[in-house]
Amino acid sequence: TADAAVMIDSHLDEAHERGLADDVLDGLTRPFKELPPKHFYDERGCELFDAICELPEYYPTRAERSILESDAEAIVAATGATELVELGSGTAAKTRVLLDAMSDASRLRRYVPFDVAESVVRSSAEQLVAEYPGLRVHGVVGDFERHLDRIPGPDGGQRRIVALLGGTIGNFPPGSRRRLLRRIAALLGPGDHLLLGTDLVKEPAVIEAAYDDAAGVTAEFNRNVLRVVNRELEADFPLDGFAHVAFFDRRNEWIEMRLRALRPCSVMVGALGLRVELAAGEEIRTEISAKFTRTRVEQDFAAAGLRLAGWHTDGDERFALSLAAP
Ligand code: AVJ
Repeated sequence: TADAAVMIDSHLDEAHERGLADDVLDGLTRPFKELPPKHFYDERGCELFDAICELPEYYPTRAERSILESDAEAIVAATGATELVELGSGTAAKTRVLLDAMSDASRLRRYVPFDVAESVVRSSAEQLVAEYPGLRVHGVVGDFERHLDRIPGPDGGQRRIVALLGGTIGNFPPGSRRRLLRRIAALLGPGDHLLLGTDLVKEPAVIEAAYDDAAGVTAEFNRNVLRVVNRELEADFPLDGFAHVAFFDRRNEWIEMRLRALRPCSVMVGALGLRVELAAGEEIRTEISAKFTRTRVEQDFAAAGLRLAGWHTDGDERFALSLAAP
């Protein structure tokens, strides 16, 4: 049966195991308030993110897909990979392009999706084994920053691609970004490759529109983190009391999303016995999303002991997929 081909290891089952309580306690008692972006992604958050990917302003998903569509065959050939490990696999929409290229080269053996969202890992695993005869899926539910070492080793000396797509690496500030790359590098044996998706530096107005769409979907996505905190930690953030803010920080070359309190606001986080006071106009930073140049990608790889082995961009140079080798 299909089920024999699927195995899921879960290292998280409750939102608090993602560190939500710690992140709220740390992040909302700082002089400059902050919540990490991983808490956007409950079921509703995943749906909102999928809706963002369809927006006319949000180019990264389409740009990355177009690179995969034109270059997946070359990428698969250059790596000789038979296994795909995907970090932050989400709904695995773009993954199919890579799996198709591996399958066309008669090289597809195993897919290892790794994500915080258990339901998404489970349902994509089941769909994929039904779609690709002979494919085995070993899903891992966990947090990037804590559970990368739970990823199974290569199956019998197979070569693999470890993919971190979508520009997710941009959510990590420079120091943690390099630490994450070092941990990923530790998963690579000789002959293995990292496939990294990075959004590229471009005209700020284009980037800002992508994170502040006319339909207001990104604003809802941003406010969703407050819904998650309200539900999981018995808090009472008034959602209509916060405006969505997105701006490109030219010095750091990253987009920043914030939630700005429209009026003075006193919030109780029941589960933590914590009262959080916000002044009118005070902001909570909810995400940074760094934009890259080829030089920056090469430097980050070098800092993690990796070398750039391939560089693929879309025709408009909006986005890049790079291959790195140990
Ligand atoms: C999923 C992290 C790649 O930074 O572009 C989309 C998330 N935030 N719109 C990004 C996001 C606002 C996205 N990543």
